[in-house]
Amino acid sequence: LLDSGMLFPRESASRELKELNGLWAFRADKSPNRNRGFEEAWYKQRLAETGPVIDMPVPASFNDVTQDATLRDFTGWVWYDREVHLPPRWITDEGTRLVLRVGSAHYYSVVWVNGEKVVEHNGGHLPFEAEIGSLFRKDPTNPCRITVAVNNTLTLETLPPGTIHYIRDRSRYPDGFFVQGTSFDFFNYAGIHRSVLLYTTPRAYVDDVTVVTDFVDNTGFVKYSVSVRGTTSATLKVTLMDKDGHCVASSNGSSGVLKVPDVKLWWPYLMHENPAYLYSMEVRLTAGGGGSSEDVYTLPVGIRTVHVTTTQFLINNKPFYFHGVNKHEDSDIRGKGFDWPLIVKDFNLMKWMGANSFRTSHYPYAEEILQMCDRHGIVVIDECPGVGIKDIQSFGNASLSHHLEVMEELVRRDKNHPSVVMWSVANEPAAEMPPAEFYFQTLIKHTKELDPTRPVTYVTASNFARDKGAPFVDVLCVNSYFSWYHDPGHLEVIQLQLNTQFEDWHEKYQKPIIQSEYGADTVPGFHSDPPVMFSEEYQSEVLRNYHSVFDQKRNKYVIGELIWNFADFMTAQGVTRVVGNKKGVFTRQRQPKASAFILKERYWRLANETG
Ligand code: GCB
Repeated sequence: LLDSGMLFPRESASRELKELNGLWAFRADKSPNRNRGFEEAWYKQRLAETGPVIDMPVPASFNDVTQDATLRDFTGWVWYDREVHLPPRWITDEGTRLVLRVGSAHYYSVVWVNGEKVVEHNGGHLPFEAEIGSLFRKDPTNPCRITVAVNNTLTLETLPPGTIHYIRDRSRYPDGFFVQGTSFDFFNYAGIHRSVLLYTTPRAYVDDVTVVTDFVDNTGFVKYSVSVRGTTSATLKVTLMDKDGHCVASSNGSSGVLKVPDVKLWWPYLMHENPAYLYSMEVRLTAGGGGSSEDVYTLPVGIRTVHVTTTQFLINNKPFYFHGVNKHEDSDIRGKGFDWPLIVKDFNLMKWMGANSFRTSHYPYAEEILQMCDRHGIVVIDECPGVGIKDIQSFGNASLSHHLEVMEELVRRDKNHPSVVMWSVANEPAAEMPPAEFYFQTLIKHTKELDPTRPVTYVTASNFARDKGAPFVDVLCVNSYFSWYHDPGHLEVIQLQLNTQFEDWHEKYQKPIIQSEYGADTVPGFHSDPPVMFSEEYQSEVLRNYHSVFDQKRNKYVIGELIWNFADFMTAQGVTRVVGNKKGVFTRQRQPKASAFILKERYWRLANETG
């Protein structure tokens, strides 16, 4: 198990932070073995001194910002560096701890500070950090040069998995030709995707906080535990404040239960007139000894419960119906790079259409997005990057142990978000293969041990009778594309097939079901009546047919519907993808197709009926 916390960096009376976003120097290592950077130790000096560099924005994917086709489709190591000036007090004050944090970089990262390696990280969607203060104590005049090498190569042991195919046919392919194969349907954008920052804490600091919430009648309960580092004699004071800053409960000690009278629960928006209520939990650590120091960390806390029955998903004991979307972190130019204007636009669009929930298909999204969900009352199914597990080898031990570790990192990062109501451990794996049974049993058990308070699912497109993971999930999430990948053009089969799908799964498992994907590719502006595939009318008809079955099942055991997809998004090039996947109800530029208006009408109607 992971041995330290990964709290979101926040400023406080005891903590400072400095974002290192902006332009970095950049070079892709295009040497034949992609290894020149390591052979020549590019991290030992400024990157610009080891060869030509270009400007690269951070955060952003590197793929779409230049006119260089070889960079767009590059596989291998890319190198970033920049220098930063540290406030002298961060270096000279023995009582300060200095941490370098990368929000995410895809996929494998190595980080050096002034030529010394400080951290490596395996995985493209979760944060990592390193304590770097000691590097400067010897010579406080040192500038701070940060070098990051990132490799986007996917193998059968990465998540998502991929395979490198070398083609050595010299009469048909140029020397050194290889392709990165993947079994997932989005572009393998890469680079430093989220903020890089430096932050400080005192030497004795709050390393992690975990809260679990409950309520009985009017009383809320916040069970908390705090882990502390850097001292053996600390006193803790934990104070829960309401929105107006009034203390509603407090406690001492590293764990305990805060009792909240007249509790204001965290509700999804549309379900309550005062949704998304957040308390603030201030953790104040005083380290003993002569020169006592204080660390203060404040965590937003939403008090709510989640339960699953054989037919319902309950939030605060009331049935919740997911009417929402599947998303991607994806946009023009930035690729998967974090971008506030895009995030705020997406939230405005989700609220415009009355979406009450989304799934983080197919990897963990930026923490800032989950914080927005907490504040706006949007419910999240938090999915790990377990997408495209199709090859029998990616069910092997090495893959499984990496997958377990990724779940540990994900739960560690996201456990305190009230908006996160369920974990998804995978999307459309080859769940009918024999090793899938042990794999998913182990993975789901581990996830439940990490977090016994949230249901766990994985998203399937397998046959109900042969799916080996379904017995272990709490909620069945089923994807289907009737009249698209099957019976293309035959809208008339949808209702019958969807009805059968629901009845089959429900009869076998007696578990609630979410239609976790359905949809149709649509080129905006293509029109046809009668509807044909790729026209706006066809997408609209697919939706209407699905919706009529949802309406028949929704008060029985179908507990949600998530459209595929919120917006068009980029994919690898292939004959079925015309500049990306076009199943968005919005274009990639976030303009509505006809289907967006159908969903808008429906979601607001559902909101009025069910919340
Ligand atoms: C799926 C996948 C999703 C694809 C979608 C499609 O089942 O889960 O990643 O993008 O279908 O459009 O084919």
